[in-house]
Amino acid sequence: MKMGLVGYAGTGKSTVFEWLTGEKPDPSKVQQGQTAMADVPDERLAKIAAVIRPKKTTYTKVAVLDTPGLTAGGDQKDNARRLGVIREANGMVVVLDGFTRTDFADQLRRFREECLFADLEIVGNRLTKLEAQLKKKARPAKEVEADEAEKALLLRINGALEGGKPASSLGLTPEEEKTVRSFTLLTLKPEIVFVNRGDSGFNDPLPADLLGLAPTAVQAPVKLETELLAMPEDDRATFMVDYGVTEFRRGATIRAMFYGVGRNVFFTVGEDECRTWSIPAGCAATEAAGCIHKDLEEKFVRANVIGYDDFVACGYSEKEAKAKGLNRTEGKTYVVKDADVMHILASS
Ligand SMILES: Nc1nc2c(ncn2[C@@H]2O[C@H](COP(=O)(O)OP(=O)(O)OP(=O)(O)O)[C@@H](O)[C@H]2O)c(=O)[nH]1
Ligand SMILES: [Mg+2]
Repeated sequence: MKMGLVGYAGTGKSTVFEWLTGEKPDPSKVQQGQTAMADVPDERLAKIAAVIRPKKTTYTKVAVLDTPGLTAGGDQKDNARRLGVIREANGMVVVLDGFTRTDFADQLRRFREECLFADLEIVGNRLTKLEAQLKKKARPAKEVEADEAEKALLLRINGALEGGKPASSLGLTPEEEKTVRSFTLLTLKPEIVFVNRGDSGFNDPLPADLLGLAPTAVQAPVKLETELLAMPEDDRATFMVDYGVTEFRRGATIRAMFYGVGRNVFFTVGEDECRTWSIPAGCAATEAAGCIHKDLEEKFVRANVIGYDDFVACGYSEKEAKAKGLNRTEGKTYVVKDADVMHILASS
């Protein structure tokens, strides 16, 4: 899963990139975008590992992509080109400047307009091509039909974008999403809004106008946190009190990104390894198995599942869960819940 950090120039994307991944941004990679991985922390897995003491504890990761900033009040065409870098990402983290500015809602509104414009260009270009194609004579009826259907869908999307609405507002069917998938529309991507705060104000609630546009927006004093974490521990405690920092928000931010784009986890536990696996929320047991290995999906027989709360109530013991009848046998279509403890059984 890849999340692109996006926003106007100087909002602190590269600072957030380093905070999340621990990797220094490389100036030579600015234009094409730089990627690094970040663990998705999970206290539940930490607790499981503290009891089971496996040889290895593995957290699922997200890839974070740093991108070049857009020019405020600049050429929308040029900004659309810059936004091309994030088309490959599964979701966007819109980074707003909260250390020199207070107009968070305005920044977000303007950024969303850039996305609408970038998508309009793509949809418009495709429509022009389709129309030329449809004028050609003597084409197989099936191809013409598919082109007509695509054109109708693109006209709907075009209408939404022109009306200032994202393509996601149309509630496309999975079939329709498939038709337009290759265009990687920005306004179909899940979005998390992140306010990069300065040394103060980070404990205040976010303003209502921003929350009206982005109810799940999160904030953190990124530079301050990075500086505090680099300090010797004794000094750190004093400075934390001085600045009113009661917690570090890096982990919660990564989790907000992960869950915000519709991911869930399930656990596998054992003496060798305890681990979280990233899955789409609400997926079937077979798809979850495929997240471990394609073979497990294809040769899936059944899953042994213990709900997370049951697992905790049984003292993190599979044996105990089995004895109490809490280890369920589930089939291919079982809808996996966040934090299920699973063993996948496959035929050889
Ligand atoms: N005071 C303060 N300065 C910050 C904060 N975050 C970033 N900065 C500063 O803002 C400037 C821009 O930060 P970057 O992280 O390079 O911003 P960017 O979004 O990557 O910029 P572009 O890549 O040019 O779009 C740098 O001088 C940072 O040190 C913050 O939370 N507080
Ligand atoms: Mg940068």
